[in-house]
Amino acid sequence: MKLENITLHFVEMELVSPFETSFDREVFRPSIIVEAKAGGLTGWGECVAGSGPWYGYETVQTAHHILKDFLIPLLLKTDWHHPTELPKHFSRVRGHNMAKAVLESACWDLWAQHEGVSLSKALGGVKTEVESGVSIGVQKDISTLVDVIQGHVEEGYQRAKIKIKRGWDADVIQAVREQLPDVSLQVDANAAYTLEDKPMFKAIDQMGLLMIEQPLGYDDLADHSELQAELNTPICLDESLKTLEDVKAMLTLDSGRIVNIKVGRLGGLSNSVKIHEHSHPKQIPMWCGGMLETGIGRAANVAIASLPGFTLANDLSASDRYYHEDLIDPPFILNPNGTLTVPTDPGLGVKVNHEVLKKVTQHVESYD
Ligand code: OSB
Ligand code: MG
Repeated sequence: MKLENITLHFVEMELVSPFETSFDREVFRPSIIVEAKAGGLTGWGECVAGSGPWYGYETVQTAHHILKDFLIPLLLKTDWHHPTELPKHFSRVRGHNMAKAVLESACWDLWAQHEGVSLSKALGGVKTEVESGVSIGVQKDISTLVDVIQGHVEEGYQRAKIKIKRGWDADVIQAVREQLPDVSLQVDANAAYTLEDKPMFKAIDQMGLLMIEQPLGYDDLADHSELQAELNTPICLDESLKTLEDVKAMLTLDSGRIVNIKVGRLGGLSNSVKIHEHSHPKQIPMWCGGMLETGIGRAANVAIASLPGFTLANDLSASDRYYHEDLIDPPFILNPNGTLTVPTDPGLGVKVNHEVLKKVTQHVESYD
Protein backbone atom coordinates (compact mmCIF):
# COMPACT_ATOMS: atom_id res chain seq x y z
CA MET A 1 0.00 0.00 0.00
CA LYS A 2 1.30 3.46 -0.90
CA LEU A 3 -0.37 6.65 0.28
CA GLU A 4 -1.46 9.07 -2.44
CA ASN A 5 -2.27 12.08 -0.30
CA ILE A 6 -1.98 13.17 3.31
CA THR A 7 -3.99 16.15 4.59
CA LEU A 8 -3.37 17.75 7.97
CA HIS A 9 -6.31 19.53 9.60
CA PHE A 10 -5.15 21.85 12.41
CA VAL A 11 -8.09 22.06 14.80
CA GLU A 12 -8.91 23.61 18.14
CA MET A 13 -11.74 22.20 20.24
CA GLU A 14 -13.30 23.80 23.32
CA LEU A 15 -13.61 21.42 26.27
CA VAL A 16 -17.00 21.07 28.01
CA SER A 17 -15.20 22.05 31.23
CA PRO A 18 -11.60 23.17 31.84
CA PHE A 19 -9.22 20.29 32.63
CA GLU A 20 -6.68 21.04 35.37
CA THR A 21 -3.74 18.77 36.15
CA SER A 22 -0.51 19.24 38.10
CA PHE A 23 1.05 20.69 34.94
CA ASP A 24 -1.62 22.72 33.10
CA ARG A 25 -5.16 24.04 32.96
CA GLU A 26 -6.67 23.39 29.53
CA VAL A 27 -9.75 25.12 28.14
CA PHE A 28 -9.13 24.62 24.41
CA ARG A 29 -7.42 21.55 23.06
CA PRO A 30 -5.48 21.89 19.81
CA SER A 31 -4.79 18.88 17.62
CA ILE A 32 -3.73 17.76 14.18
CA ILE A 33 -6.23 15.48 12.45
CA VAL A 34 -4.61 13.39 9.71
CA GLU A 35 -6.58 12.30 6.64
CA ALA A 36 -4.68 9.76 4.51
CA LYS A 37 -5.81 8.52 1.09
CA ALA A 38 -4.93 5.35 -0.83
CA GLY A 39 -6.79 3.25 -3.41
CA GLY A 40 -10.07 5.13 -3.03
CA LEU A 41 -10.06 4.71 0.78
CA THR A 42 -9.58 7.34 3.50
CA GLY A 43 -7.90 6.69 6.85
CA TRP A 44 -8.00 9.03 9.85
CA GLY A 45 -5.77 9.69 12.83
CA GLU A 46 -5.55 12.22 15.67
CA CYS A 47 -2.33 13.63 17.09
CA VAL A 48 -2.32 13.91 20.89
CA ALA A 49 0.62 16.32 21.23
CA GLY A 50 -0.52 19.30 23.31
CA SER A 51 -0.24 23.07 23.21
CA GLY A 52 2.92 23.03 25.35
CA PRO A 53 5.61 20.50 26.33
CA TRP A 54 4.04 19.78 29.73
CA TYR A 55 2.96 16.13 29.62
CA GLY A 56 5.83 15.15 27.33
CA TYR A 57 8.23 17.14 25.17
CA GLU A 58 6.07 17.02 22.03
CA THR A 59 3.78 19.89 21.08
CA VAL A 60 1.48 20.51 18.12
CA GLN A 61 4.33 22.46 16.54
CA THR A 62 7.06 19.85 17.05
CA ALA A 63 4.65 17.22 15.67
CA HIS A 64 3.94 19.46 12.68
CA HIS A 65 7.67 19.86 11.99
CA ILE A 66 8.43 16.13 12.32
CA LEU A 67 5.40 15.20 10.19
CA LYS A 68 5.96 17.60 7.30
CA ASP A 69 9.75 17.53 7.13
CA PHE A 70 10.44 13.85 7.86
CA LEU A 71 7.62 11.36 8.38
CA ILE A 72 5.22 12.40 5.60
CA PRO A 73 7.90 12.54 2.84
CA LEU A 74 9.16 9.16 4.04
CA LEU A 75 5.70 7.56 4.15
CA LEU A 76 4.67 8.96 0.73
CA LYS A 77 7.54 7.09 -0.92
CA THR A 78 7.20 3.88 1.10
CA ASP A 79 5.34 0.88 -0.29
CA TRP A 80 4.20 -1.07 2.78
CA HIS A 81 2.23 -4.27 3.14
CA HIS A 82 1.18 -4.24 6.77
CA PRO A 83 1.04 -1.34 9.28
CA THR A 84 3.24 -3.30 11.73
CA GLU A 85 6.10 -2.50 9.31
CA LEU A 86 5.76 1.24 9.87
CA PRO A 87 7.67 1.61 13.18
CA LYS A 88 10.74 0.20 11.40
CA HIS A 89 10.37 2.71 8.55
CA PHE A 90 10.01 5.55 11.08
CA SER A 91 12.88 4.37 13.29
CA ARG A 92 15.48 6.72 11.79
CA VAL A 93 13.52 9.50 13.49
CA ARG A 94 14.36 9.24 17.20
CA GLY A 95 11.50 9.77 19.62
CA HIS A 96 8.58 11.98 18.51
CA ASN A 97 6.21 9.12 19.24
CA MET A 98 3.03 11.21 19.02
CA ALA A 99 3.93 12.36 15.50
CA LYS A 100 4.67 8.77 14.47
CA ALA A 101 1.51 7.42 16.10
CA VAL A 102 -0.91 9.68 14.25
CA LEU A 103 0.37 8.67 10.81
CA GLU A 104 0.50 5.02 11.77
CA SER A 105 -3.09 5.15 13.11
CA ALA A 106 -4.36 6.56 9.81
CA CYS A 107 -2.54 3.70 8.04
CA TRP A 108 -4.08 1.10 10.37
CA ASP A 109 -7.52 2.57 9.61
CA LEU A 110 -6.82 2.35 5.86
CA TRP A 111 -5.43 -1.17 6.07
CA ALA A 112 -8.32 -2.52 8.17
CA GLN A 113 -10.81 -0.95 5.73
CA HIS A 114 -8.91 -2.54 2.84
CA GLU A 115 -9.16 -5.93 4.59
CA GLY A 116 -12.84 -5.31 5.38
CA VAL A 117 -12.36 -5.77 9.14
CA SER A 118 -12.80 -3.51 12.15
CA LEU A 119 -9.64 -1.98 13.60
CA SER A 120 -10.39 -3.92 16.78
CA LYS A 121 -10.30 -7.23 14.86
CA ALA A 122 -7.20 -6.17 12.93
CA LEU A 123 -5.35 -5.54 16.20
CA GLY A 124 -6.45 -8.80 17.83
CA GLY A 125 -9.31 -7.36 19.88
CA VAL A 126 -11.82 -9.72 21.48
CA LYS A 127 -14.14 -7.45 23.49
CA THR A 128 -17.38 -6.02 22.14
CA GLU A 129 -17.49 -3.33 24.88
CA VAL A 130 -14.71 -1.60 26.82
CA GLU A 131 -14.97 -0.47 30.44
CA SER A 132 -15.26 3.26 30.97
CA GLY A 133 -13.70 5.29 33.72
CA VAL A 134 -13.54 9.05 34.04
CA SER A 135 -10.54 11.30 34.69
CA ILE A 136 -11.37 14.31 36.87
CA GLY A 137 -9.21 17.41 36.95
CA VAL A 138 -8.38 19.52 40.00
CA GLN A 139 -11.57 21.29 41.21
CA LYS A 140 -12.10 24.53 43.13
CA ASP A 141 -12.91 22.75 46.39
CA ILE A 142 -13.62 19.32 47.85
CA SER A 143 -17.40 19.57 47.81
CA THR A 144 -17.32 20.39 44.08
CA LEU A 145 -15.07 17.37 43.50
CA VAL A 146 -17.41 15.08 45.46
CA ASP A 147 -20.39 16.37 43.43
CA VAL A 148 -18.54 15.85 40.14
CA ILE A 149 -17.56 12.28 41.06
CA GLN A 150 -21.08 11.52 42.31
CA GLY A 151 -22.54 12.83 39.04
CA HIS A 152 -20.25 10.60 36.95
CA VAL A 153 -21.02 7.56 39.10
CA GLU A 154 -24.73 8.19 38.54
CA GLU A 155 -24.09 8.39 34.78
CA GLY A 156 -22.63 4.89 35.05
CA TYR A 157 -18.84 5.33 34.98
CA GLN A 158 -17.09 2.36 36.57
CA ARG A 159 -14.32 4.26 38.34
CA ALA A 160 -13.09 7.78 38.96
CA LYS A 161 -9.51 8.98 38.60
CA ILE A 162 -8.66 12.08 40.60
CA LYS A 163 -5.82 14.32 39.50
CA ILE A 164 -3.59 15.24 42.44
CA LYS A 165 -0.91 17.88 42.92
CA ARG A 166 0.83 19.47 45.91
CA GLY A 167 -1.87 20.99 48.11
CA TRP A 168 -4.60 18.86 46.49
CA ASP A 169 -3.81 15.33 47.62
CA ALA A 170 -4.12 13.28 50.84
CA ASP A 171 -6.73 15.49 52.57
CA VAL A 172 -8.82 15.62 49.42
CA ILE A 173 -8.68 11.85 48.86
CA GLN A 174 -9.49 11.25 52.52
CA ALA A 175 -12.58 13.48 52.29
CA VAL A 176 -13.74 11.82 49.06
CA ARG A 177 -13.27 8.39 50.64
CA GLU A 178 -15.37 9.38 53.65
CA GLN A 179 -18.20 10.78 51.55
CA LEU A 180 -18.14 8.19 48.75
CA PRO A 181 -16.87 5.02 50.43
CA ASP A 182 -17.93 2.61 47.67
CA VAL A 183 -16.59 4.41 44.61
CA SER A 184 -13.72 2.76 42.76
CA LEU A 185 -10.95 5.39 42.93
CA GLN A 186 -7.45 5.96 41.60
CA VAL A 187 -5.21 9.02 41.54
CA ASP A 188 -2.88 10.54 38.92
CA ALA A 189 -0.04 12.88 39.94
CA ASN A 190 1.36 13.49 36.45
CA ALA A 191 4.90 13.40 37.87
CA ALA A 192 4.32 16.16 40.45
CA TYR A 193 6.21 14.61 43.39
CA THR A 194 9.63 13.39 44.55
CA LEU A 195 10.79 10.79 47.08
CA GLU A 196 10.62 13.54 49.71
CA ASP A 197 6.84 13.16 49.49
CA LYS A 198 6.91 9.56 50.75
CA PRO A 199 4.83 10.47 53.85
CA MET A 200 1.98 11.71 51.62
CA PHE A 201 2.11 8.48 49.56
CA LYS A 202 2.16 6.39 52.76
CA ALA A 203 -0.99 8.25 53.86
CA ILE A 204 -2.89 7.62 50.63
CA ASP A 205 -1.62 4.03 50.62
CA GLN A 206 -4.23 3.44 53.35
CA MET A 207 -7.14 4.80 51.32
CA GLY A 208 -8.09 1.78 49.22
CA LEU A 209 -6.97 3.21 45.88
CA LEU A 210 -6.82 0.98 42.79
CA MET A 211 -3.50 2.54 41.84
CA ILE A 212 -1.31 5.63 42.03
CA GLU A 213 -0.49 6.84 38.53
CA GLN A 214 2.90 8.42 37.73
CA PRO A 215 3.71 9.82 41.18
CA LEU A 216 7.36 10.74 40.43
CA GLY A 217 9.55 12.14 37.61
CA TYR A 218 8.22 11.89 34.04
CA ASP A 219 11.26 9.91 32.89
CA ASP A 220 12.04 8.07 36.11
CA LEU A 221 12.09 4.35 36.88
CA ALA A 222 14.59 4.06 39.78
CA ASP A 223 12.82 6.31 42.29
CA HIS A 224 9.48 4.71 41.43
CA SER A 225 11.07 1.34 42.30
CA GLU A 226 12.10 2.70 45.71
CA LEU A 227 8.60 4.09 46.32
CA GLN A 228 6.79 0.95 45.11
CA ALA A 229 8.79 -1.14 47.61
CA GLU A 230 7.21 0.85 50.44
CA LEU A 231 3.61 0.86 49.19
CA ASN A 232 0.90 -1.78 48.98
CA THR A 233 -1.04 0.22 46.40
CA PRO A 234 0.25 -0.57 42.91
CA ILE A 235 2.01 2.21 41.03
CA CYS A 236 0.87 2.61 37.41
CA LEU A 237 3.33 4.27 35.06
CA ASP A 238 2.14 6.64 32.35
CA GLU A 239 4.72 9.30 31.36
CA SER A 240 7.73 7.05 32.17
CA LEU A 241 6.77 4.39 29.59
CA LYS A 242 7.62 5.38 26.01
CA THR A 243 8.90 2.07 24.65
CA LEU A 244 8.70 -1.69 25.16
CA GLU A 245 12.18 -1.43 26.71
CA ASP A 246 10.80 0.96 29.35
CA VAL A 247 8.06 -1.57 30.17
CA LYS A 248 10.69 -4.33 30.50
CA ALA A 249 12.79 -2.11 32.78
CA MET A 250 9.71 -1.27 34.87
CA LEU A 251 9.06 -4.99 35.39
CA THR A 252 12.70 -5.78 36.19
CA LEU A 253 12.97 -2.93 38.70
CA ASP A 254 9.42 -3.30 40.04
CA SER A 255 8.95 0.43 39.41
CA GLY A 256 5.26 -0.13 38.86
CA ARG A 257 2.81 -3.00 38.57
CA ILE A 258 0.25 -1.65 36.11
CA VAL A 259 0.74 -0.39 32.54
CA ASN A 260 -1.14 2.60 31.14
CA ILE A 261 -1.20 2.12 27.35
CA LYS A 262 -1.39 5.40 25.46
CA VAL A 263 -1.05 4.94 21.74
CA GLY A 264 0.46 8.38 21.14
CA ARG A 265 3.06 8.18 23.90
CA LEU A 266 4.10 4.69 22.71
CA GLY A 267 4.50 5.69 19.05
CA GLY A 268 1.48 3.90 17.67
CA LEU A 269 -0.85 0.93 17.65
CA SER A 270 1.84 -1.57 16.50
CA ASN A 271 4.04 -0.77 19.51
CA SER A 272 1.00 -0.88 21.79
CA VAL A 273 0.14 -4.37 20.52
CA LYS A 274 3.76 -5.45 21.14
CA ILE A 275 3.63 -4.20 24.73
CA HIS A 276 0.34 -6.03 25.19
CA GLU A 277 1.95 -9.22 23.81
CA HIS A 278 4.80 -8.84 26.29
CA SER A 279 2.75 -7.93 29.36
CA HIS A 280 -0.45 -9.97 29.04
CA PRO A 281 1.19 -13.43 29.47
CA LYS A 282 2.87 -12.04 32.61
CA GLN A 283 -0.57 -11.01 33.91
CA ILE A 284 0.41 -7.36 34.18
CA PRO A 285 -2.86 -5.42 34.36
CA MET A 286 -3.31 -2.92 31.54
CA TRP A 287 -5.74 -0.15 30.70
CA CYS A 288 -5.97 2.47 28.00
CA GLY A 289 -5.16 6.05 28.94
CA GLY A 290 -6.59 9.08 27.17
CA MET A 291 -5.43 12.52 26.07
CA LEU A 292 -8.85 14.19 25.80
CA GLU A 293 -9.18 12.93 22.25
CA THR A 294 -12.06 13.65 19.90
CA GLY A 295 -13.99 10.67 18.58
CA ILE A 296 -11.30 10.01 15.94
CA GLY A 297 -8.55 9.31 18.48
CA ARG A 298 -11.07 7.73 20.84
CA ALA A 299 -12.08 5.16 18.19
CA ALA A 300 -8.45 4.00 17.91
CA ASN A 301 -8.20 3.87 21.72
CA VAL A 302 -11.41 1.85 21.99
CA ALA A 303 -10.02 -0.59 19.41
CA ILE A 304 -6.76 -1.17 21.33
CA ALA A 305 -8.67 -1.43 24.63
CA SER A 306 -10.65 -4.35 23.15
CA LEU A 307 -7.56 -6.58 23.43
CA PRO A 308 -7.84 -9.24 26.16
CA GLY A 309 -5.15 -7.85 28.49
CA PHE A 310 -7.06 -4.60 29.15
CA THR A 311 -8.44 -5.80 32.45
CA LEU A 312 -8.96 -2.46 34.21
CA ALA A 313 -11.35 0.42 33.48
CA ASN A 314 -9.97 2.78 30.82
CA ASP A 315 -9.82 6.58 30.53
CA LEU A 316 -12.31 6.23 27.68
CA SER A 317 -15.35 8.32 28.48
CA ALA A 318 -18.29 9.25 26.28
CA SER A 319 -17.87 12.09 23.75
CA ASP A 320 -20.11 14.45 25.77
CA ARG A 321 -17.71 14.35 28.71
CA TYR A 322 -15.12 16.17 26.58
CA TYR A 323 -16.81 18.19 23.79
CA HIS A 324 -20.24 19.64 23.02
CA GLU A 325 -19.93 18.47 19.42
CA ASP A 326 -17.63 15.60 18.49
CA LEU A 327 -15.77 15.20 15.18
CA ILE A 328 -17.63 11.93 14.62
CA ASP A 329 -21.30 11.22 14.09
CA PRO A 330 -22.79 9.47 16.00
CA PRO A 331 -20.62 10.27 19.05
CA PHE A 332 -19.51 7.67 21.59
CA ILE A 333 -22.19 7.26 24.26
CA LEU A 334 -21.94 5.55 27.65
CA ASN A 335 -23.88 2.28 27.85
CA PRO A 336 -25.97 1.84 31.03
CA ASN A 337 -23.45 -0.77 32.25
CA GLY A 338 -20.61 1.78 32.09
CA THR A 339 -18.99 0.71 28.84
CA LEU A 340 -18.41 2.06 25.31
CA THR A 341 -19.35 -0.20 22.42
CA VAL A 342 -16.45 -1.27 20.17
CA PRO A 343 -17.29 -0.26 16.57
CA THR A 344 -17.64 -3.18 14.16
CA ASP A 345 -17.62 -1.43 10.77
CA PRO A 346 -14.35 -1.71 8.78
CA GLY A 347 -11.43 0.39 10.02
CA LEU A 348 -12.04 2.85 12.87
CA GLY A 349 -15.74 2.21 12.26
CA VAL A 350 -16.83 5.80 12.93
CA LYS A 351 -17.99 8.51 10.50
CA VAL A 352 -16.19 11.84 10.48
CA ASN A 353 -18.57 14.79 10.73
CA HIS A 354 -17.09 17.06 8.02
CA GLU A 355 -19.29 20.00 9.02
CA VAL A 356 -17.98 20.06 12.59
CA LEU A 357 -14.43 19.36 11.39
CA LYS A 358 -14.61 22.38 9.11
CA LYS A 359 -15.98 24.57 11.88
CA VAL A 360 -13.09 23.82 14.26
CA THR A 361 -10.33 23.79 11.62
CA GLN A 362 -7.94 26.74 11.65
CA HIS A 363 -5.88 25.70 8.68
CA VAL A 364 -5.24 22.77 6.34
CA GLU A 365 -2.10 21.45 4.61
CA SER A 366 -2.03 18.84 1.90
CA TYR A 367 0.91 16.63 0.78
CA ASP A 368 1.21 14.24 -2.15
O1 OSB B 1 -2.13 11.77 32.55
O2 OSB B 1 -3.72 10.58 31.86
C1 OSB B 1 -3.13 11.65 31.86
C2 OSB B 1 -5.07 14.20 29.75
C3 OSB B 1 -4.05 14.92 29.18
C4 OSB B 1 -2.75 14.59 29.51
C5 OSB B 1 -2.48 13.55 30.42
C6 OSB B 1 -3.52 12.82 30.97
C7 OSB B 1 -4.84 13.17 30.66
C8 OSB B 1 -6.01 12.51 31.23
C9 OSB B 1 -7.27 12.52 30.39
O3 OSB B 1 -6.05 12.06 32.36
C10 OSB B 1 -7.95 11.21 30.33
C11 OSB B 1 -9.03 11.19 29.27
O4 OSB B 1 -8.75 11.47 28.08
O5 OSB B 1 -10.16 10.88 29.63
MG1 MG C 1 -1.70 9.93 33.49
